[in-house]
Amino acid sequence: MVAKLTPEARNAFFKDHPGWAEVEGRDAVKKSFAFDDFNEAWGFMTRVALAAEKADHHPEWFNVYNRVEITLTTHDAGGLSERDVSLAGFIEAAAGEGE
Ligand code: H2B
Repeated sequence: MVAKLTPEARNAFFKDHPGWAEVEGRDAVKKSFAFDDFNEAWGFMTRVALAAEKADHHPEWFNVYNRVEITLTTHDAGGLSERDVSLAGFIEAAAGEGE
């Protein structure tokens, strides 16, 4: 069983990771990423997929052309955990944020 984030850690997540929003009715967060074209979006998804598989922690996501909508939650915890914080950080870097 994986531990859910404490309320303090949850607040820190939203402060440290701009653009992520609460998902209505679930203990989950979502963010939309836009790229120049499908090739860029798919490259991003490939990088995230390899990291997710390595960490055994996977995103819920939806892609249309250059847009990738991602939802993060930990099914084994029934809500947000440190695994989501870690994956969110990887996703942001893979999307080129903070460059
Ligand atoms: N991904 C996410 N987002 N949450 C989980 O609880 C989870 C996962 N559990 N990937 C992993 C796989 C688990 O189902 C396997 C059996 O380790």
